[in-house]
Amino acid sequence: MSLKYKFPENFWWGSATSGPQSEGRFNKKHRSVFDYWFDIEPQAFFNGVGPNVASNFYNSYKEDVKLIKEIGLNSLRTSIQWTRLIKDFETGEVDEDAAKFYNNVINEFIDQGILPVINLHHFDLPVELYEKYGGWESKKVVDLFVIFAKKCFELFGDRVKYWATFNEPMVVVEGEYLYKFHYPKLVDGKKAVQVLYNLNLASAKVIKEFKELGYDKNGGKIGIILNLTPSYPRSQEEKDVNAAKFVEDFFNNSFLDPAIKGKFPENLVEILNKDNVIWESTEEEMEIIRNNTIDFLGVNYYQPRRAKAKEEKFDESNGWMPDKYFDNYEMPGRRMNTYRGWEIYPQCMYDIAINVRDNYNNIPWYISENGMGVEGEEKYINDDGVIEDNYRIEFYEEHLSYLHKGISEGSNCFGYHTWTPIDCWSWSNAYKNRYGFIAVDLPTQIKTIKKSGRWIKEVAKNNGF
Ligand code: BGP
Repeated sequence: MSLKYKFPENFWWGSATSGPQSEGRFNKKHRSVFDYWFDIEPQAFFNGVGPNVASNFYNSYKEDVKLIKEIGLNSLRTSIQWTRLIKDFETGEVDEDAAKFYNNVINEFIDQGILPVINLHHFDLPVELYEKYGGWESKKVVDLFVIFAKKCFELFGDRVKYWATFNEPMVVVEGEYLYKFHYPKLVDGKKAVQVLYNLNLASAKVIKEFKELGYDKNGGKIGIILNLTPSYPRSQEEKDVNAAKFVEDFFNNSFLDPAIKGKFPENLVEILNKDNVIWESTEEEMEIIRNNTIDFLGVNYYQPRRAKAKEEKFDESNGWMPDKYFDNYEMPGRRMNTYRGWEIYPQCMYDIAINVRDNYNNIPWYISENGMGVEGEEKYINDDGVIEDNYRIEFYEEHLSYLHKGISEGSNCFGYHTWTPIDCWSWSNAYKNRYGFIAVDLPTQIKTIKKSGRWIKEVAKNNGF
């Protein structure tokens, strides 16, 4: 068969979800910040739908994994919920039911020939640790996270070979400490900077533990999943270029550089120092960050960022914010996913590939999320009861064509995961926008393969399209 886009051998064709977005709260003994937020403010969630049932994966994982197998995926990412696995956060005592559940899930993946990629943190901090210590503001929590990670390695490291320390740590910084879209919805630039540092430290400490325990010696790999939003200036004028450079450093490179190069971007450190908001750190911690970089990178890509120079001087009377250095720029004529309010710009896939190739040692990396959330997909159901999501297929093909160009120019990309295999719960957007290859009818929890599910099966089988 002659294909226009052929991908490298053993390419990962897969998809990603997370524990809190798929499992439901069944039999969970602790609350994450999201569980808690829903309990106290259900109206903050689309149609008042919280994480209680989600897509029922806790009860239907066997059938779900079978469906995922049916659409031909060879790899799949999910996350282990700290609030499910651990009974006592201080000692790391494990909840036996939870250990059994995750063992069953991982075994099911493997039995079905699907490579498990396991992430340790997907925005789901135990709320108790926020109340007691201030969550990621505290280095105590960093150390408790290492205890949790160690338990995960001990319990599942014999079978799981690909681990991620965090999913989109920058979203924790933005959602919880800058732009109020995740509980506790603070606006505090100084705390945000400390959290940013602590999350980097936590990732490095977990990697250190992984290596000290020898999981890297039997084929284990550990990485991080970052949401990279390449930043483009409004114009080539110096002031716009500088604004975009700051955005790139603050929102992308503040995790990318430590993860791969073991150090923070110098320009950013200089600005944070000058503004007196630099994080508290010790030389010993910096050394841990320096010496414990990732084996592979996961990139979640949805949208670019566009920046311009500030039009008005930033009012600092309410404290420091990164927004001191840029304004967001809405490019006229940009193509939008109006359901989600995100720009569609597939060319970024190529730019990311080249950035990793040229500026990040061409480290092995994969697209760990890419997807299109659409509201009201029922209107695309055909006579056979199948959602004809042609827009999604087109979206994926366009993005893949740019990724392919990057790979053919030497970028070391080994896979493509979409968001998400089965429609799942999307934080405060709940079930508004659907992303899956497989639809969920919420009242009945009946799951049906969409047209894109048949499409990905062919792509995976042919290793291209
Ligand atoms: C990513 C997250 C996912 C998922 C996805 C879709 O940022 O890692 O958890 O939710 O975005 O975005 P949303 O659910 O906000 O529509």
